Amino acid sequence: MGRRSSGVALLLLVAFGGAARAADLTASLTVTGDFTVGGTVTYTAVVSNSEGTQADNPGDELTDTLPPGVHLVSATATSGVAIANVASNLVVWDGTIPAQASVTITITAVVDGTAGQTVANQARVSVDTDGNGTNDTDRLSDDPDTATPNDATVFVIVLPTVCGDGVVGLGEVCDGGPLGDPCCAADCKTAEEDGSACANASVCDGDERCEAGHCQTGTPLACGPCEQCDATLGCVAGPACDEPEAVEAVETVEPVETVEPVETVEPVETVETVEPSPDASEAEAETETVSRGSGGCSAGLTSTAPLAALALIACWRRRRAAP
Ligand SMILES: [Ca+2]
Ligand SMILES: [Ca+2]
Ligand SMILES: [Ca+2]
Ligand SMILES: [Ca+2]
Repeated sequence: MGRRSSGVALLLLVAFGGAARAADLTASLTVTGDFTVGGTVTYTAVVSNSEGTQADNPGDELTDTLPPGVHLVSATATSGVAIANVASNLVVWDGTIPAQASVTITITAVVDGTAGQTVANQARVSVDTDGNGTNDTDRLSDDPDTATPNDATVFVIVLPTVCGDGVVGLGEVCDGGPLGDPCCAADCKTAEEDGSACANASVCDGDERCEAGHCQTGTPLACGPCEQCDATLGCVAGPACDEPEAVEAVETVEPVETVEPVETVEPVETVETVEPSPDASEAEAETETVSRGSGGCSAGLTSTAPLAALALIACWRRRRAAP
């Protein structure tokens, strides 16, 4: 080749990129299935190559050690070789991924943890970023359902689903409980549309409508004071309207007068005995003297006894008045 030919080859090499591009792998990892104890879950890892071919280099191009809570059952792949190491709960994949191509690895596992347990799984891919035949870079898988890049794929183990237990479990659309619900199918798989009419055999509690698989009562009927609600007829006259009860007159209770406290009576002082006056005795004696006079009223009269004079006058008056 002459110098001209060498120059053309160099231009072509520069124009078309020269050496083959190296690979650039990313992996997404999702999980579906029955997250109850004993349920089966399926992990789907999609390894995409956005650059040049990823060769099947020494070592595994993908590894995934399943976390506690799930037990590995099997692994398959759309290309290459997937191996399920059940004893160690480890999945490995080896193979070539052409440029701008992808491979899907499907992993099946059984939930063997307990309800409430969080199970976080993340696979790792190994990439030959410089195309030298040796994988030199590991990249963690990403849960495509979250905004966080390169995060683990997580689920929480739940209690087994039972239709009729009143709890909307995995795979259920609604659950009407042990007695069922007119808005929820007997198998808990379908629910009546929200807002559709439902009936609970009583018009008293208003206009019932389905809401989230449950028949919800409306606004209760407001019956009048003399009415009662009949489950079929609604508000009807109540017995209180036919036989109004007589209202008994309430007796007025007179207020009790306040009793004034009794005044304390002071003890009466002892009245001293009045001794008869000696003068009175003398007057009496003189009166006796007058009355014992010999047929007249002058005998015994003394000048020093005024009372005797009065007695004498009284004597005269009696004599004159006597018949
Ligand atoms: Ca390999
Ligand atoms: Ca390399
Ligand atoms: Ca993510
Ligand atoms: Ca249920």
